[in-house]
Amino acid sequence: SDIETAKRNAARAAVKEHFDPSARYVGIGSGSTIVYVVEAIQELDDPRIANINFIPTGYQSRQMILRANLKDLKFDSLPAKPLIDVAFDGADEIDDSLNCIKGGGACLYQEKLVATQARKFICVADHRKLQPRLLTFWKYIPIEVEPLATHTVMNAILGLGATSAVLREGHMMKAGPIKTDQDNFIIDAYFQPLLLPADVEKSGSLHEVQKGMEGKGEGGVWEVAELAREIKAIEG
Ligand code: DER
Repeated sequence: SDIETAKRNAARAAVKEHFDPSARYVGIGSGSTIVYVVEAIQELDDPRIANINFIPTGYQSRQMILRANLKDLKFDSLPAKPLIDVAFDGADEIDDSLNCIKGGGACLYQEKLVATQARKFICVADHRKLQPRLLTFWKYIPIEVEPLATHTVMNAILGLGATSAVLREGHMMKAGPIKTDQDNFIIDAYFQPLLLPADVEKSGSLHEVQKGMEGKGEGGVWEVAELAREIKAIEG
């Protein structure tokens, strides 16, 4: 399909531009686009690749690395220094400032771990993902939560004005909530499309914008960085 072709082209371009066969540590993300990144690395057919440690971001990522006969290294086996040379990963949506929504594949915890320890984070995505403001194409923000804290976090998210907060279920694939690779739950938090700094500047302040939206049943309106800070505070 043209989406799969777009994913493959993005992956090949990312590997061509940012993959160095003499690297020592390379992070491999999760999802369907990253499959083409591993494929493009294999296609290089460069003997130096055998010496690279590939750091997975979950079970799917590790299976991909092993199936490609690449060397995998668990995140907690990384020496304190040096950092991961480059981490390749997908995203659910990206804005012009490269803010990303991640977690569609419920792998966001290890993806974030690897990304924080990488010198360079390369987000590989087809054209659908790049949007002027987040929550346009992708409709919710995945949040990983300890099962015990589910209702507390759900209430806190709704307190931020989310239009809804849904515990991610397995549906046909599994009765009841899905578990992440860390044995946690995922809450999918739905918000209105996020504001851009320009929206806030025009209205004077985020508070003015929110006041303006109150009572319109629009749910919470947030600027990206503000909402990220609020969610980080909830995640603790
Ligand atoms: O969970 C994530 O953030 C993944 O990177 C994922 O959502 C991207 O998935 P895709 O490449 O299949 O769109």
